[in-house]
Amino acid sequence: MAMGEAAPVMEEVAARLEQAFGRPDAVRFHISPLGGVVAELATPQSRATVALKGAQVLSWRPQGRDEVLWLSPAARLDGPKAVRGGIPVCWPWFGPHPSDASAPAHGLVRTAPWQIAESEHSAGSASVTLAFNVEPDETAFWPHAARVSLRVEAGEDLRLTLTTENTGDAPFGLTAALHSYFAIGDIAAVEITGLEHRDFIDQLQPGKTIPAGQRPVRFDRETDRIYTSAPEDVLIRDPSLRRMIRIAKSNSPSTVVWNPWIEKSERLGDLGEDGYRRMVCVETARIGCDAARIAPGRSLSMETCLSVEPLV
Ligand code: TA6
Repeated sequence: MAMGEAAPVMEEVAARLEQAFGRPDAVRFHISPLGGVVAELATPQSRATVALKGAQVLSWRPQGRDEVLWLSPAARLDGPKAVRGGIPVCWPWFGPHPSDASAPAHGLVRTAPWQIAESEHSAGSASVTLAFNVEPDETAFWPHAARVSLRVEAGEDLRLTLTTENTGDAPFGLTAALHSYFAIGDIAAVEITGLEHRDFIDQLQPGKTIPAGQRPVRFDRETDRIYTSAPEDVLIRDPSLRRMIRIAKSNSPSTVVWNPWIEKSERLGDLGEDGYRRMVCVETARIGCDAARIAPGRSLSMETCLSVEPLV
């Protein structure tokens, strides 16, 4: 954009994207009531909404089923704050910056304006790929050159592929997460299976590793666990909504399980009345001892695939 040229207004952006990447009845671009440009993916099996801000999936609704993702009642796309809910992209670091407390939590790209790189449509699936380029002199927090892209494909399942390419001339370390917020009926009745045989780091007792408990994860307090060397699929069993949400993944050795419970959700202030009861995060990640190191010219992808099944 040339000096002095006004930034294109949202309507123009949506119209340009619709012309360049729209696919009739499958991939559409419009302005969300939340105040930003979004891509709508529509197939006979499911529909999804993806914001350009942060390349954040905001919604995934399988045909004939309830919404799968939880979204804060305070979510806005037109403000400076990250949207709480959906699937935030934590990249190129997870949690607090490794060395600079002034850096934003969960990386650089959650509130950044990503670009649309591609859209595809085939029988039963629709996808959009968003991309963001980082130049080394753009920020002191992460002085590397990289391209990060997120492919979001809606169909029978919801499949996200996060790809990092080292476009610089030196290797860099990377931690990342697809920080998925799932909609549930009641946190007190939910259990998470698939992590029974894994030790975990309890973020509420920094530095403490808790040995595997052999039982599903259940919730009766603030829960913030990092499972490393945990490549398994995870199931959220939700008796209230009579469904199971499967979180399958590849090339993601870490899983994070988080519910803020009462006090933390009051401190956060954007979960709404009793919001903590209706959400749980199960995050597809690569963090801690599972961090990646990417050589110049190389790429690394991590994928999560969400599906909904009747509760058995
Ligand atoms: O993934 C769990 C976590 O790291 C929690 O510790 C909590 O901070 C949560 O992410 C939400 O982080 P945010 O920066 O989105 O408020």
